[in-house]
Amino acid sequence: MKLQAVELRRIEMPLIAPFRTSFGTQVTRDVLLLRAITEGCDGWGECCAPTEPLYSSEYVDGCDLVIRRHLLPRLFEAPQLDAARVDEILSPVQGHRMAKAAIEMAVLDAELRARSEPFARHLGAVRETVDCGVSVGIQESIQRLLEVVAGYLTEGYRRIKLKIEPGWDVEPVRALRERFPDVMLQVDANAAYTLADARHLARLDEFDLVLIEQPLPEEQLRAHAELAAQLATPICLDESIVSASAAADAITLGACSIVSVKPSRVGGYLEARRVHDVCQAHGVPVWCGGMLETGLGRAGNVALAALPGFTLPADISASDRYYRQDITEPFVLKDGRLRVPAGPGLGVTVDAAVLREVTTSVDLVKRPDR
Ligand code: OSB
Ligand code: MG
Repeated sequence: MKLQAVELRRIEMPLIAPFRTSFGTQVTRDVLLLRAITEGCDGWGECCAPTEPLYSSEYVDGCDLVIRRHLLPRLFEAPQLDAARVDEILSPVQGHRMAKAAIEMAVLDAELRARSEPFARHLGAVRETVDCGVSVGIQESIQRLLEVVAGYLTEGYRRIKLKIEPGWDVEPVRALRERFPDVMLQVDANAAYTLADARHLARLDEFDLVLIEQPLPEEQLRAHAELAAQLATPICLDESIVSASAAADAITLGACSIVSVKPSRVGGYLEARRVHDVCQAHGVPVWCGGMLETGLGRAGNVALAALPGFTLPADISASDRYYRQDITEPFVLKDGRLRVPAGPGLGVTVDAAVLREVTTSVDLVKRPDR
């Protein structure tokens, strides 16, 4: 495959409701979309990096710059390109995994569309639908939280994840557990605690949570292992798992017993599959995390979540949980599940009119002549 040009497009996607986490409140997503233009089919990539570097070190303007200045020049130099080689071609550039993930996704989509192969089949999916959960932001009151969660459960979501932070943890979890005794419930701290909070976090043990996600900072694997020894609730890592090798280390150290897989965080869908493989080899359950993706990223994530090791419900919700108008055909929840797209590549189509409406800038970067 020969890459002719890459379109970089920024779109503004207002969220249905502000999404509050321990690191800040997101009201809208400023998304960088890539379109890989080849001699065959075009392919789409979505960069999941948020506006500010608060979840991890990456942010959308930084991704935009590193893609233009350091990543695309290396891709254009490759005479023959295929998705499986993108990681190696970009490997001289350290880190910047969300930027690399967006590129690999676009190239992979172009390649799979050209040979009429769905993402799901390429990745090794074994299911036609995936179980969906919903990630619930920090609310203004417990009363409001109960209403919001009741609404999601009525829609059919199979698991609730509650964002927590110091001051919003034991009481909201207790209220949810009392009101919904049988619901699958888990919490996500986005690194808001320290190891000194171990006794406090152990108070969550009585609520039969599926897991506690990323209680401590990204680099604190040893501290997570010490915390795990003091909690009955299983620890799941998100931010810390930046690669398959990081997953192997975390598991071996006893830092986690469950892993959240986010393709963007680990540098792409192909590394995400390797994270799945490593975890499966260790008997560690995985589930697919989310970054409030549009229909493009959601399509890829649903395909990934259909792999055999994804045994827990995903942070993949229907389009209408995030956006009034998605840029692809909407993903609709049915019986608490989303259907895995079966068409070529990502298997979804971008709506040109909607895309035009939400676009804030477009730029075409062409392969240099020589
Ligand atoms: O920590 O899982 C997280 C969204 C943005 C950044 C980090 C996280 C999240 C979510 C949302 O929890 C999950 C979703 O896309 O529904
Ligand atoms: Mg998380």
